[in-house]
Amino acid sequence: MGPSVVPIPTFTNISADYFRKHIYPQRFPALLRNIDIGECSNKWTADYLTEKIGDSNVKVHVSINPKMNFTEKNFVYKTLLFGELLKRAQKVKQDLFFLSPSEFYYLRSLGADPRGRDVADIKKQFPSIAEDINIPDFFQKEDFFSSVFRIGSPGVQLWTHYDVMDNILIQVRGRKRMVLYSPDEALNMYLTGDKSQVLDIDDPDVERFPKFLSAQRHECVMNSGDIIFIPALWFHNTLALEFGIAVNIFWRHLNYELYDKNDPYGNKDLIPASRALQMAGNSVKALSTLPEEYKDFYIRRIISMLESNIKNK
Ligand SMILES: O=C(O)CCC(=O)C(=O)O
Repeated sequence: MGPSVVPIPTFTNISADYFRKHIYPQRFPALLRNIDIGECSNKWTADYLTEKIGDSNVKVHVSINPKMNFTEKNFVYKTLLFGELLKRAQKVKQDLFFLSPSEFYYLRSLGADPRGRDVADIKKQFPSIAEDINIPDFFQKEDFFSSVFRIGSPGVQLWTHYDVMDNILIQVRGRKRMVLYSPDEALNMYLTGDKSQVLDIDDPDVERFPKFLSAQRHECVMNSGDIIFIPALWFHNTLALEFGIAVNIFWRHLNYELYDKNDPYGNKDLIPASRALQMAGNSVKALSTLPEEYKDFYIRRIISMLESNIKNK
């Protein structure tokens, strides 16, 4: 058994000013209730969205397993009309399907040219509905990076990952369970890049991932209209308890020069961090000509050198 679950603190009816002064500087997740998120709360029914943007093409993740796993790619990307996605994601059995009648759908909206520098921005990709959502004044307008539609079937669980930017997730419709882990847990997350290899966080493979059991879990359930603040580097795993429509907003809170310019998703490591990770990889490569016991010994020495620099041990 790991440590008990810590509830994510809830703040109700707070102003943007209160957020900026008292919540944001803590660098700790917060569930925010009763914030004015605009007319989307009432307007964004499947019928309304279908009428407004139903004819737009969107690229969605489709999987027969609701636990979507980026590392093992247990999903395929398919292009659907937005209206068709809404129709299918609300049902558990499909008449028209790609893989199976009981497949699951997940949309993370993209920019017009996701391979380039174009980032997701609902104002640009979905202008006819963008005014319906009120993005609270939690950050300076010029720091805005992207706004991303997140639409999913009930039961869809998104792999645990971190982002390098601060983020609010506005859950417009549908309940969603959020599980977060502090950046201090990085050694317990079994990371491949920005993603944890521990797919089943509720029943982890303890033989493969023994240290995951010591990771402190922070949890809350979002209801329609709730916002969660996810500080940069906090690991997060989402589970849709119902069909959901959400928008998340990333913004840059550090010097812009630190962010990778070719990062449409906002999740590439900061430039100095990415360089450091590459050097660490190179130092392991540099040991490859040594006998196993030497290689092992010097990797431990490198770890001990690095470990002495960790702030929150
Ligand atoms: O809501 C989701 O499904 C995922 C949200 C997420 O990953 C994010 O806000 O960074």
